Amino acid sequence: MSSIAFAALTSLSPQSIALISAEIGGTPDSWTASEIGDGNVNMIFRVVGPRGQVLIKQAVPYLRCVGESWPLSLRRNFFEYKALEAHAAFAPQYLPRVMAFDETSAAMVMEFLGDHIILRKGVMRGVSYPKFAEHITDYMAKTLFFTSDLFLSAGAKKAQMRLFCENVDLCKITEDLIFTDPYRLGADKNRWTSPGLDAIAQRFATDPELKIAITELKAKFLGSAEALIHGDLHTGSIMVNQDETKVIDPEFAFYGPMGFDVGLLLANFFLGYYSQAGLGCNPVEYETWLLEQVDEIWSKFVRKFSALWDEQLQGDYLPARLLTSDSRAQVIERVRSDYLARLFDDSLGFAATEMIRRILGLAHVADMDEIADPTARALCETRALTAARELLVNRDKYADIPQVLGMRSEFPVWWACP
Ligand code: SR1
Ligand code: MG
Repeated sequence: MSSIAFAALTSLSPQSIALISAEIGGTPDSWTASEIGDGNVNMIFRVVGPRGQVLIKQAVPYLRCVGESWPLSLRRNFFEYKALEAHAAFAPQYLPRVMAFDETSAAMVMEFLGDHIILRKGVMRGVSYPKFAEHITDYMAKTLFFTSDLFLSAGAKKAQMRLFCENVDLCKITEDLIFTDPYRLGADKNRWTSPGLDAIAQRFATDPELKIAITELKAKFLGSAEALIHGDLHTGSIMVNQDETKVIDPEFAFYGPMGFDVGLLLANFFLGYYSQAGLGCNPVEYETWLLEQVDEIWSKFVRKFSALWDEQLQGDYLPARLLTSDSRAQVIERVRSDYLARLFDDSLGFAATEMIRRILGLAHVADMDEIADPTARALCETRALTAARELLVNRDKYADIPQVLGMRSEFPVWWACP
């Protein structure tokens, strides 16, 4: 066992050790533990005992992918635990089972999802998941609706907001890495495919239309406390197999705009799509499957979210006492359709910000980074950036996903590709 895995195990409280023992059998001296994480933020240990295995997710007092020069609150695991707990009240089948939260060691003991893989890895290998869109839209519709003013009383929602307001460090990462750094050249942690994207990075840093658009979206991220969002819902935060979908890693959870979750998910399907030509290992039909997912995710989400308005609307957003029987249906219908139109606009905008920051910012995605040939990679990334800029600046011109998908072939060549 490595010294770091040994340190993680020995840091756990006797109660956590007892819970693990009940789950996997034996005692710590009979267990093997290894660090298996490749994420940006935390340490992940797999602990194997005579009767099974568990996963331990432990925070270190800094950002894993940067090191001790970027200190980070250990409380992030507390917020992740609380978000899993809150979301499990409405969508437990899409979440990992949590056995213990060990506050003193900033560790969480969880189900080891050995039969699932990270969705991003599946996408890079060209694997289709026929149930995914159904599952993830069920998860998003329920977690967003039931934690919002559409369902909760203002008091109950404010109590939740108060708790998650303290997730300041993780929100600050997003505020800087998504909404600021990709649009300025002085951010020392930015990186991009060079020299292929040098000119584009320069343009993004000096483009007033982009700066105006990104400021509008940042204002929503800072001020639109609509629902308890996952906060980092990319394809690396989702584990899948042919039958199940599990959403992991909500350490960025806070009360924020619903479109941030929807948009990040859509963005990562777009990034998967734009990377396919460069990865060059999957059949061309797979690109079609990825774009179909974008369409299905939005349309299924709208259907499920709308159904919840019909069945569960009871929060302070639209109180029943405001409505009269003669116009009730008309008012609800209009308010809902305006709400969804605004949510669509937000989702497109946030999708664009995610695509841009994954190419020009600090934290990239393997879909693009693993394109070995730098010229091919720069070309794939240029296409993604071109689409993202169009979406970010002109998102109000798009009313539905088919229009967005049509835009791919129609947008003007904004700069010469390398
Ligand atoms: C510095 S942390 C970089 C990124 O990793 C996480 O998964 C979030 O996406 C964050 O922005
Ligand atoms: Mg994560």
